[in-house]
Amino acid sequence: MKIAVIGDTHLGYSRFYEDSFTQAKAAFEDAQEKADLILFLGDLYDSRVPTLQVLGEAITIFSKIKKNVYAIHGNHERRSKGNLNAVELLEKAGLLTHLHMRGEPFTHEGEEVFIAGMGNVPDDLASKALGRLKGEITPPENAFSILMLHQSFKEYVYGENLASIHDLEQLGYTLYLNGHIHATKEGMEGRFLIPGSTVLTQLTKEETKPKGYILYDTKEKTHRFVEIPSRKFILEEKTFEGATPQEVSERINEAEDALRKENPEAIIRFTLKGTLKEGFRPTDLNLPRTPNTHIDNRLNRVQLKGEMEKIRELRKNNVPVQELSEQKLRERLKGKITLFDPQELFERLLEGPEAAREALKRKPSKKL
Ligand SMILES: [Mn+2]
Repeated sequence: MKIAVIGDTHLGYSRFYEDSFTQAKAAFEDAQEKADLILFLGDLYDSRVPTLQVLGEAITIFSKIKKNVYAIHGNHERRSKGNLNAVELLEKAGLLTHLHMRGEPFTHEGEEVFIAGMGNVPDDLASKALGRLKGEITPPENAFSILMLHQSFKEYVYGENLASIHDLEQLGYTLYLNGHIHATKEGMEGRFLIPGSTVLTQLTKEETKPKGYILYDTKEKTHRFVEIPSRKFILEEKTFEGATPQEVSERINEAEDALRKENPEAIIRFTLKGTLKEGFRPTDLNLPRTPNTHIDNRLNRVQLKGEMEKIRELRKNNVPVQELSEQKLRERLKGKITLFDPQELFERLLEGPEAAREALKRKPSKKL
């Protein structure tokens, strides 16, 4: 059986809004041609509560897919228990099957595979959730079995107390698929695969590689990366020594013109390093910016110690601020009795004061 594995489409991502739809569509349509089954690894949308416009685009994409789709939710869709998330919404519309802490067999031309999924859980609760999954689902020994995840692993993401991909071995699946990481990765000799995102999100060096999805062959136990048409991303570093703002502008404009000749549509990011001539400040630079040209001005930058460095490190590794705040909230409320479900209240507050007020009115905390 040929299985297409797609992840992190981030529909509605504001920075590259149109790309998020065209590139997701390209991945799903190509996958439908080449695969017998499509698996989606979470972060379908960029927002926890997508706009009607974005939901409409998602419905348009999925209603054209005639192959079976199994999906999990990512951290961008995760909501507290009892609240419908935006991936489940598509399941209600009959467009896909949402697998969270459950599994089911899928048969194609006499070949049976077993697919299980665990949607994203906060990283500090991941090992507990995986333990629960192990207790609840046992993959059949005589069939090819797949576990879909959307988590951080210490092999790819910096963070305290993260699980290792090798901890997964004890769960007993043939193949492990993971979303969340936006670059293509492979571990455990091809038994742990990450397709990466279909849209550019971080403008990092890793994202200069092509975007696409993974096509897995269960008979051969092999896979390949299928590239999709996606906007090219060019990252260039320019170093200066005692330059005037005028000199910097000229060099950047020249470099941009040269690159634009070959790549008119590309997203270009220049990282400026080094020093300016004495008496000038980085803010003296007046570089024309277009939506597709990004300037990362690091001229005259003094390395800051402590908090700043930590924040930058966390940003670089894509630990969302929301996730950190939720983690802090859980730590502070541990063992305490509250009149409300703190997780739900937090989510509702993000939606606005009206939603939060509703949540407080509706139900008292289960802890009472
Ligand atoms: Mn993501």
